Amino acid sequence: MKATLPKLSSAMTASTGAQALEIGQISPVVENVLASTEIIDIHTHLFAPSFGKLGLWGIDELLTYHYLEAEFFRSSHTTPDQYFALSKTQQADAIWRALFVENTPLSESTRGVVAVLKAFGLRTDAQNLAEARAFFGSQSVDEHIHRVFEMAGISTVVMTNDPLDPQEAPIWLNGVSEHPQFRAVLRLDKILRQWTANWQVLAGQRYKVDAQASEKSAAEVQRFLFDWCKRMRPMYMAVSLPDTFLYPAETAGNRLLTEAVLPACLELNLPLSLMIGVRLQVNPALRLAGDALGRADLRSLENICRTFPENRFLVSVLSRENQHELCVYARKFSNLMPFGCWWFLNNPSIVEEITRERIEMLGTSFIPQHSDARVLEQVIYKWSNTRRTLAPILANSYRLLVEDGGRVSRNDIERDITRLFRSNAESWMNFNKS
Ligand code: FIX
Ligand code: ZN
Repeated sequence: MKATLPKLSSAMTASTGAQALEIGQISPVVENVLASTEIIDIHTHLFAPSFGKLGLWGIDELLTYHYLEAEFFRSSHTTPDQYFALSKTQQADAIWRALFVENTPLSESTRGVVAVLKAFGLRTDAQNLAEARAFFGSQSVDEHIHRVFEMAGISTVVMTNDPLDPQEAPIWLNGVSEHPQFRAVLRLDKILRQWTANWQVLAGQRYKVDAQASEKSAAEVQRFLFDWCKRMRPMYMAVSLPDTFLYPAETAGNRLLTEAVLPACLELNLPLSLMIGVRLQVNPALRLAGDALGRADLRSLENICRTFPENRFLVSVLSRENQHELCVYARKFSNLMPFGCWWFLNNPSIVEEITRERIEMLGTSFIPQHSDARVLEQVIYKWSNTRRTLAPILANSYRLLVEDGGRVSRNDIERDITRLFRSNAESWMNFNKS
C-alpha cells in the first residue's frame, strides 16, 4: 500500500516535465512529487533486524512511546512509579484507555497512532487492543519493515548507534550483517558529555584513557573512533548537547571534541552532527519522557564553525527561539547544514514556521526534517505529516516565484524536492561511498 499519489489532470500528465506550470497546476504537482520522492530519514532510533529486541515495533511499543507517556501522566491519576511497575502490555492498555478511549486523540502523537492503525486497515476506535495485537503479532519483521518503508515513502533510515551501550556494543563487537536500508551513526554522548562516568568503558575495551581526558586519552579516543568507524561505517558522528553548551570552554568534553573527534571526522571525511538544546531529566520520574529543552547560546556554534572550517556540521537545535539564529549562521558558514524540526518542534504549526523561514533564507540548501522515530511504524505518520505540512509551503514559494515573473516546471520541483530530502544528505554524508 504505497503512499497515495494525488491525481494529476490529463493536461498535467501530458505536459512535459520541462514545461512551465500555470499557478493552478503547482500544488498538485508539488504534492505528487513529494509523495513519489523516496526520502532518506537522516536521524532515527530504529535498528536493523540484526539488532534483535533493540528494534521496537508493534502496537505496545507505539503506545508506550515517551511522547505518549508524557501526555498520559497529564490525563491519568496513575503516578510514574505505578506506571513503570506495570508490564509493557499493561502500560499500553492504560495509555490506550486514558488517551484514546476516555479522551479524544487530538495531539500530534496520539493522532499518529490513529494514522498507523488506519494505514493497516485496523479499527481506530476499539475499546481494547486485541485486534491490533493480533495483527502486529502475525507480522514477520523483515517483510513488515519492507512494507512500512514503502508505506512511509522512505528508502533508508539512519540509526543512532552508541558504542558504549551495554546492550548494543556487544552486537557490533560480535559482527553485524549490514542492512541496505539501515545505516549507522557513531553517537558520542557518553564520551563528549559524560566522560567521567564512561571513560572506564573505553579502558575496558583496552584504550589507554584516564579520567582527566589527558592528551594521551585524546589520541586513544581517536584510535577508538577509527576502530568503531571501521566496524560501523557510519554516515556521520553525532552528539546531543545541553542548552548550557559553551565552546570554547575548559571541559573534558570540549578537549576530546577538539583533539579527537573533529580531527577524526576530518580524516574520515565524516560530518559531525550537533543536536543542541536538551535539558536532560528535568523530571527524572518520567524516565525517557523526563527531558526538556532550553534556549542555547549559539555563539558556541559560531565559534566551532569558524574555528574548524574544514569540518562539516549537521546541526539541529531544539529551542524554537534558536531557529532564526541557526538560519543566519547557515548563511555565514557553508560548513553548517541545518536539519530537522527536532523533538518538541516536530508539530505542524512549528514545522511550518521553521520551514518557511528556512526556504526564505536558505532556498533548498537545508534538510527539512528527520523522523526521530523510536518505533518502526512511526515513520508512516511522521513522514505523511511532514509531506502534508510541507506541500502548501513549497507550493506557495513556487507561486510567489511565478508571480514575481519566474517560471517553474515539474523538473524543477523534482530537482528541488530531491535535493531537500535526498541529495543534500547524500552529498554531506558517507552515503554512497563503499
Ligand atoms: O537525542 C536524541 O537523539 C533525541 O532525539 C532523543 O533522545 C529523544 O528522546 C527523542 O526520542 C526525540 O524525539
Ligand atoms: Zn533522536
